[in-house]
Amino acid sequence: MPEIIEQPKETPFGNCTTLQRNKNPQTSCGLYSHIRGTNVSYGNVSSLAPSVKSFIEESVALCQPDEVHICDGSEMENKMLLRKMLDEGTIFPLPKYENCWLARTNPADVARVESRTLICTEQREETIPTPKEGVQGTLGNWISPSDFDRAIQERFPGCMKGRTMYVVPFSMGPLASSFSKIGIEITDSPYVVASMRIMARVGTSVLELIRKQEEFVRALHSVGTPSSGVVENPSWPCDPERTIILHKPSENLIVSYGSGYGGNSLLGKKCFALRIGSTIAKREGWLAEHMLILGITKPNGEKKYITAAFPSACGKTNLAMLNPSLPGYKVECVGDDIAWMKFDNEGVLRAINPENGFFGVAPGTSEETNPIAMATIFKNTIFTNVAYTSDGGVYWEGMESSLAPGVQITDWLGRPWTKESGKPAAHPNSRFCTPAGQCPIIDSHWEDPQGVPISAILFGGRRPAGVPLIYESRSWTHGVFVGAAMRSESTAAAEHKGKIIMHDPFAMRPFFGYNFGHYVQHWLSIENQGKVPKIFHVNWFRKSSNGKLLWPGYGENSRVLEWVLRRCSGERCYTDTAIGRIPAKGDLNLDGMQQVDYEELFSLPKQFWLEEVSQIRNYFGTQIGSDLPLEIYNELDELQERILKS
Ligand code: GTP
Ligand code: SPV
Ligand code: MN
Repeated sequence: MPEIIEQPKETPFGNCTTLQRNKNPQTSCGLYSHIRGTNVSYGNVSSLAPSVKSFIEESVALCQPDEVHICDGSEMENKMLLRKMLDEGTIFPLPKYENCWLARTNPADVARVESRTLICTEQREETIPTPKEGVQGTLGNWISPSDFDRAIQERFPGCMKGRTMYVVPFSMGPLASSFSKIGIEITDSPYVVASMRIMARVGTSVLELIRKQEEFVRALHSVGTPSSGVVENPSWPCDPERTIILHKPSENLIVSYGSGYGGNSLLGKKCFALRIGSTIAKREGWLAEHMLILGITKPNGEKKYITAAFPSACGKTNLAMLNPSLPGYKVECVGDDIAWMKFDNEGVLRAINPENGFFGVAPGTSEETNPIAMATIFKNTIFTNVAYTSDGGVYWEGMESSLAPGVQITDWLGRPWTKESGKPAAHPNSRFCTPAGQCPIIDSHWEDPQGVPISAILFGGRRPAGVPLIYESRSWTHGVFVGAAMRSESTAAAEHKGKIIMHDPFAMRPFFGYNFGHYVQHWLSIENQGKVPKIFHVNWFRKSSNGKLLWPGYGENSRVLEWVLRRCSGERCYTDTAIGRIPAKGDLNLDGMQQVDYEELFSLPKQFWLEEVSQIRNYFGTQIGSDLPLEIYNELDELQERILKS
């Protein structure tokens, strides 16, 4: 380790430790302090596995940073990163809370960019199904190996000039688990490093693991520099015009340029745990999914685990931290965004959360909707693009009741804001990045290397019309069809404009690492590996004809989970319908609720469902064609017949 001199220093936001780096560092063995002539300002190069060293060397040669920093995951290092971000104006302190920070991005860099997210394989068909002629494919973007190389050569050479290159060793999943996978992210963004420290297990112990196994996912990231050479907003450098997020599954390689935001830059999350992860999972016979994992305990003490796949900004974090309105029930959180699932030797499907933190949607999070999140996020958290209050705190849409009287609000763009401004104070995709271990209801098994046993899988989305609160699939194959047929209203999590109902199969449309038709085949084959969970579809977002939500959601969703549990223990508390099993009136516990229009909440308008079937048929036929397994077309035909007969 280079020698580090620690000096306490008084700062405008309290007492902070400054780390003065040794200009001429000696590593502990005194062997190596440069990589390709570039100064290693922090970290121990001599102890790196050869594969790691060559990844760094290649990246240095390409990106030409001023110096290299190999992250050890220590607290000292974190302080150093915070100091740098404060100096550069990337973050502001939030003195109202403990160790909390606010980052404001360039307003052109606020969400995932799906149109610039590509997967590289030799053959196009490996990555995406072949759409019908003249139809634009919507199930991912393919790039050829030569275009992949060109895209890198057009952007990366010299892109880190004047910057520090950080090397972040991270593990997706607890270090001791056989589920877990390791990665190295190389980035020029201290914000990314600080966020990765929260979202993944980062540090020296990961480098030690690599020395033993030599296998890791390589992830290269740069916020980039616009081709004009002018960085308009130095506190948040980025290059929106040339942003690109590339994946090469055959080499376990991720290359991301131009954006510092969320899934574009925290490469362990969507790029690794879902896109590369799903390709590894296919190969190795398991599932990498966009799912929360929760544990639910009944009043009699019986506990089950459930996973749920909802599209981005459709309620995973909220359900994962549910505060049940039903007396005697307890929900505990294992994860809020990603599940890796595989069968154990007894044929039980088990899941881990590969992440270490929550990168959650801020707007809508409040004492009323998600008190557990509110009890989690006000220490050790990086907020991005939320509004700021004059008492040193944060604010977003939904937090009205927590506002101290008389405070002034500054919006996410740094402008004075009042309710009359007519624009949201926080960006709709503003987020908190907070350690999962801080969640007061984190499950005691959340880091269990064996994972937790899964009893039920929920699919769901934002469906303002036609789709009931819950229905149960008739079989595993029917359940896979339900996942494949998922649709949901678009949200601010990506660049889509307006509220249109989009197809979002398995809530994975932006995250498939390979051809969706093959993905469905893989899901079907899972049934042969062990005892599969029951599959359900939920919709918290149905509206009445006058535009009002028919279901209060949030804590009241525990009533729906109770029904799921009863179905999992084989209780005959259902009635058959054309689309699947629903709770008959009286089967769903509504005790103590304000009036609920049960008939409307569960109505299945025949015209709506015929139209839905026709939309799905058109989608399957034009987007996936013969790549979609026949079983799924059969399920669609049978659904149509049942609706016609109903
Ligand atoms: P990603 O992190 O983007 O994957 O999103 P997510 O699926 O975790 O979504 P999240 O739980 O953060 O919810 C997003 C928005 O949906 C928030 O504004 C919530 O307030 C709202 N929401 C969540 N659950 C419910 C619910 O049960 N009913 C209603 N009406 N809104 C909900
Ligand atoms: C999502 O969009 O599904 C997220 C946020 O969880 S991001 O990390 O930006 O992908
Ligand atoms: Mn997500």
